[in-house]
Amino acid sequence: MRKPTVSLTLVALASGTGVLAGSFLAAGFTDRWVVLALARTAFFLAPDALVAFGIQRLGDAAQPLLVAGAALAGVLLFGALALGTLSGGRALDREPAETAFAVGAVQAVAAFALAVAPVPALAGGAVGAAVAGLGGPGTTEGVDVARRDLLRSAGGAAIAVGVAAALGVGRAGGPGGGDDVPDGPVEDPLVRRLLGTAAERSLAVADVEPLVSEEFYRVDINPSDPEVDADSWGLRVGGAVETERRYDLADLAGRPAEHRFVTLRCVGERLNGTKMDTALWTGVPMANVLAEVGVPEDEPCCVFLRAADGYYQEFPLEALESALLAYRMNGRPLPTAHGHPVRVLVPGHWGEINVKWLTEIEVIREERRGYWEERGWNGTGPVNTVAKLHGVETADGRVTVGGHAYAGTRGVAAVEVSTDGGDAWTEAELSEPLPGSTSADADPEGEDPEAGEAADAWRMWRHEYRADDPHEVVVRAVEADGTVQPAEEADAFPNGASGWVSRDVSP
Ligand SMILES: Nc1nc2c(c(=O)[nH]1)N[C@H]1C(S)=C(S)[C@@H](COP(=O)(O)O)O[C@H]1N2
Ligand SMILES: [Mo]
Repeated sequence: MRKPTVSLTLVALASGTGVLAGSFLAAGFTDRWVVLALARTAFFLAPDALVAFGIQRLGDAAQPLLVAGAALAGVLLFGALALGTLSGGRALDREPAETAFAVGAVQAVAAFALAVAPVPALAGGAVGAAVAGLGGPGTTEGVDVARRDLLRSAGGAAIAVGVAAALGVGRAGGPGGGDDVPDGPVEDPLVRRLLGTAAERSLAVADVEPLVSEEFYRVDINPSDPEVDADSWGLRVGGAVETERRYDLADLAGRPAEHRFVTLRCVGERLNGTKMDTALWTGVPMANVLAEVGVPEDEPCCVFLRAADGYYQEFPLEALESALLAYRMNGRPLPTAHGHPVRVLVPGHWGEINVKWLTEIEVIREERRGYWEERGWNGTGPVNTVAKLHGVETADGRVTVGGHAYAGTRGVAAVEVSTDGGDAWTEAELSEPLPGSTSADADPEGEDPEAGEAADAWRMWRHEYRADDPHEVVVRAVEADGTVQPAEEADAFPNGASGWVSRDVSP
C-alpha cells in the first residue's frame, strides 16, 4: 500500500468533518449528534477527580471545552476511518465512487456505534461519503490534481458545516438554550397576577435582574439535555414505602396544585457568582404523594432520586416532605433545560438536589452518596446565606449599589451595607417579600390570593449614598432570627462559598 499523501489526509479530515456536520443536520444539539455522544462517553469514562477538577476550575467554560474537544476527536476519528478506506480503495484501484461509498458506510457504522441513532449516523455517513467522493482519489495523480481535490473537498466540508450550522441554530436544547416553551402572554390569570406582583416588588438597579429572573441559570452534568416525552413519562415512588406507586403527568396535573416562588442556588458557584435565580413554579406538594404511598412509622432516613439523564442524588426524607413536584415554570410548561416534564424543588436546599427530569424516588434506610457527593461535594444540605452585589451605578457623586440576598428557608430580614470597607454599617432598602405559596385554584380576582411570604425566595436590596473618592463596599445579609451572615471566607468546594461580598467602587 502506498503511503497516504498529504492531500489524501486532508481530504479524509474534511470527510470526517462532514460526518459531524451531517450528523448534526439530523440530530441537532442532542445526544444523537456524534459529537455529544463522544463527549458523553468521555465524561463517563473520565475519572471522577478529573470531572470535579473540570467543573471547579473551568466552571462555565468546562462544557464548551468538552464539546470542542469531542468535535476534534470526532474529526480525527472519522477522518482516520476515511483515510484508511481511501488508501485501501486506491491500493486496490477501486472506482472513486465505490471508494467514497465505502468511506460513508464505514463512518455511518462507527457513528451508529457511538450514538445509537440510525438517522444521524446515515446522514453523517452520507455527507462523509460526499466529501470523500468530491475530493477523493481521482483517476489521475499529481500535484495539481491533488490540490484541486483538496479544494473541492474542503469546499464540500465547509458547505456541509455551514448548512448544518444554519439549520441547527435555534434548535431546542442547544447549549444554554432550551427555551422551547411558547412565547406570548401567560394565560393563567392567577399566574399573571403573581408575576405582576413580583415585577412591582422588584427594585430597579442597573445590571440587576428583577425578582423573577429573566435568564435562569442552568447546571447540568451532560452537554445535552435528555429528551423526555411528557406523554410516556412516569415517576416511580418506591423503596421503603407501604405501597409503591407510579405516577404519570396526568395523575399529577389532576391533583391540587400550588404556585410557589422559589430561589435556586448552585453550591458550586462563586461567592458573588450568578448561579442563583428565582422563578414562579407550579406543581404538586410532595407531601400529597408521600401520604399516598405511605411512609412507615419507623421513618426511613433518606431518599434517593434518579433522573432521565443518569443523574442521582440522596438527601434526608425530611427535606423531601416539604418539596414540590413542579411541572410549570413562570406559567409555562417546564422548559427542557429545567427538567421537562417534572423536577423537584426542595425548600432551602442547594440546587443540586432539585433533580430535573425526575424519574424515580426511592425511600431508603441507609445513606448513600449522590452524584456530586461521590465527587467530593457536600451540597445536600441547606444553602449558605448570601448577599450579592451585582449593580453599581455612579453619577455626579451619587452611588447606587444593589443585588439579591438569599438565606433559604431561614429568610432574609435585612441587608446591611458598609461603604468604608466594613467599619460602619447601614441598613439597605429591601424589596417586599414575594407572595407565599398560593393554591392554583385561588380566585385571581379574589381578596388576597397572595397573602403571606414566600418561604424560600430571595429579596432585593438597594443602597444610595454620596461619595467622591474610591472606597470599598461590603454587604451582608441578616436572617429572620437576627443571625448575621458569617464573615469567614470559603471557596465553593466542597461546602458552598461563604463570606461577605465586597467591591471597590470609584465614583
Ligand atoms: N437531572 C439533573 N438534575 C439536576 C442537575 C443535573 O445535572 N441533572 N443539576 C443540578 C444542579 S448542580 C443544580 S445547581 C440545579 C440547577 O437547576 P437549573 O439548571 O434549572 O438552574 O439542578 C440540579 N438538578
Ligand atoms: Mo449545582
